[in-house]
Amino acid sequence: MNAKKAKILILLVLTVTQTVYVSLCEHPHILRSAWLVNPVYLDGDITDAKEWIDAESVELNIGTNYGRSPPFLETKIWAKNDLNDLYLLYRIEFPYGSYDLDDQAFIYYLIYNGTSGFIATDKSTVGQLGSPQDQYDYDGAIWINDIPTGENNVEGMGHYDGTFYWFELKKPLHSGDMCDWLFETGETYGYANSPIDKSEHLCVGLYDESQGYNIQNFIQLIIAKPSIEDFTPVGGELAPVQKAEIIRVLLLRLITYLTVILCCIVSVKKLI
Ligand SMILES: [Ca+2]
Ligand SMILES: [Ca+2]
Ligand SMILES: [Ca+2]
Repeated sequence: MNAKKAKILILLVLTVTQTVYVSLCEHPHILRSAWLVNPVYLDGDITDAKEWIDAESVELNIGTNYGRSPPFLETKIWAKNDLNDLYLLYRIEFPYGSYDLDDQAFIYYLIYNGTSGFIATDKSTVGQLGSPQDQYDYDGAIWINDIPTGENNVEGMGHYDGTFYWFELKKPLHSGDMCDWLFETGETYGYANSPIDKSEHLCVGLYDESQGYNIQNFIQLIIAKPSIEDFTPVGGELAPVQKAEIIRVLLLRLITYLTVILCCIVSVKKLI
């Protein structure tokens, strides 16, 4: 084997190795939020056929012990965002006989400080009849309400249709009250997939009020960023902005005007 072939082989092996590594490390529950097109009416239900059609979704099983122990509940979560807010729709399959009007959906975010505490914590909870809760300052056991230090920035409602729990939740990407997450468009949040992993935790789930425990799992959330297609210019299409294009258009117009003037002069001379 000559040096060139050996070099190609090494590059091939490195490429394949990297692909396998990335695929092995990829989070199992990636939720890619979509850019919001249709508005959400927070009634805890799919209000009309268009309301959530523009969102992306992830399917996962939630359970006790961070999704590792029963009961396991088949869950689907949709997400979309605009520049200001994140919108989530939960659909959680739940046994009819265990239904409880006090069961609630939640999402929480933890950033560990490298030892036993946290740099930042934020939890959002919505009940079926509303009563959203916005919390922070988790110490590993207890959450503190944002109020009075900050504000309650959570909105949403839910209901049970006999097969599924449905919840809608709205939260600012960055409320600025110092008690909430600070999410930015285009960024990825939540890398942990195990309770002993000290990477960022982003967990979603259901609080079973009658049992007194969380049924949950880890997700990774990618916040959508706006693209040029998301902004419809007022009055029609975007005008060409490149300098060469502008000069080309001006020259075409100038030639057209000169041709018209020349034709007029020739016509007038013929008449005279
Ligand atoms: Ca709705
Ligand atoms: Ca909070
Ligand atoms: Ca807050």
